[in-house]
Amino acid sequence: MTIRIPIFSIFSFLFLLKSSTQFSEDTVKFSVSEDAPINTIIGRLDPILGYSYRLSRGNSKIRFDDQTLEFSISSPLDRESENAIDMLIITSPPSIIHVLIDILDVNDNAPKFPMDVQVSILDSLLVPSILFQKVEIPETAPIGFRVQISGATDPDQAQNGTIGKYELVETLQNIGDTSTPFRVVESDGFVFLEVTGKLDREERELYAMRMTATDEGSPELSSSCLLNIIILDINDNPPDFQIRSLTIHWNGLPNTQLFHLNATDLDSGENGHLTYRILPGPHHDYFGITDENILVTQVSSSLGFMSYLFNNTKCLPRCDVTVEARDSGSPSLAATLDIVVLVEYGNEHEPNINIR
Ligand SMILES: *[C@@H]1O[C@H](CO)[C@@H](O)[C@H](O)[C@H]1NC(C)=O
Ligand SMILES: *[C@@H]1O[C@H](CO)[C@@H](O)[C@H](O)[C@H]1NC(C)=O
Ligand SMILES: *[C@@H]1O[C@H](CO)[C@@H](O)[C@H](O)[C@H]1NC(C)=O
Ligand SMILES: [Ca+2]
Ligand SMILES: [Ca+2]
Ligand SMILES: [Ca+2]
Ligand SMILES: [Ca+2]
Repeated sequence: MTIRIPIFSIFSFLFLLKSSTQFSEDTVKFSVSEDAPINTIIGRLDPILGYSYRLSRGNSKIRFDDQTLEFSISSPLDRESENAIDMLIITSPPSIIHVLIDILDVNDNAPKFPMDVQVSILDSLLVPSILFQKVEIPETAPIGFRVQISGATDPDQAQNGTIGKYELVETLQNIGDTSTPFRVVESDGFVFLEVTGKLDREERELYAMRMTATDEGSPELSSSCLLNIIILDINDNPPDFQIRSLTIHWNGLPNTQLFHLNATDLDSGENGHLTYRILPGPHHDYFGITDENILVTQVSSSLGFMSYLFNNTKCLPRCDVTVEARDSGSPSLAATLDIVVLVEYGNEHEPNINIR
């Protein structure tokens, strides 16, 4: 006859001995969504018979019930300000339980444009609290040209905090003009406005756009700011006389106003500011240009000039003079006008102009 002691009992005995006499340190992990309502139970410790539990290091947002051993939410959570909570429970008989609570993200932040962008008085009156950015691009900027702009940021996690797309929509929609020559691109964490079509300040100098940033959360969230794109002038238009040459019949009287020089230039500012001069030529000495841009004959005495004309066979019966209009751009552009002055002395009428 043999006495059999169940092996199980021996192990149970050893286990109880160990657990009731030895100090232990454990970690328990819970997780809870940041939008979980107040009083939501996050988790519960497994009680050990004969033990009592006490909170040693707590957190103002989490309640620990030392009777039920439940952790619950006592005030709203926000992963963006605290993404994990660490608490410490001490038991009697003594052992330590670390409690780690992971706060899980929800997509509760829309993308946000930085506050340091300018707010235009006009726009803030029209659309309160909307952010405003001003971008300047030269009209000769080629396709692919990029200017850095302020993008949006989103503090949520992973896809919830990733700006998936930027869209541009015109705020002043032109009828029949649905596409704008711009797009927004992201590169190496920077955001750029990229030129995708031909620009021409002389055709259009302002694009008023709304830029919308959308995150990749689900559901996605978006926000927008105003983007005013100002096309800067480049000196890309020469002066234009509208005509190439001109014939003027002149009666030979002195200090006669022959022609009002009136070229145009589509550019703005200095790029369109014109000055006129007479180009060197066989007869340029006989003519001048007044401060009012009027081509005049240069001599003070009718007889003196007439005798000069008679003495100079080249200038009778016609004088050739070329006038140049030049803008003040850099570099400047110019156009010329060829003028033939036919001398018809004895004709007492006003100058007679034929345009070709
Ligand atoms: C993003 O937010 C949604 C709820 O809005 C959530 O279900 C999802 O887990 C979050 N994603 C990440 C990576 O946290
Ligand atoms: C200048 O020319 C334009 C057209 O070419 C004309 O409309 C305008 O009246 C002219 N001005 C003067 C001062 O001659
Ligand atoms: C024109 O020629 C005459 C003589 O042929 C001369 O006396 C006169 O000074 C000349 N006039 C001018 C303006 O050169
Ligand atoms: Ca977000
Ligand atoms: Ca969040
Ligand atoms: Ca010009
Ligand atoms: Ca221009």
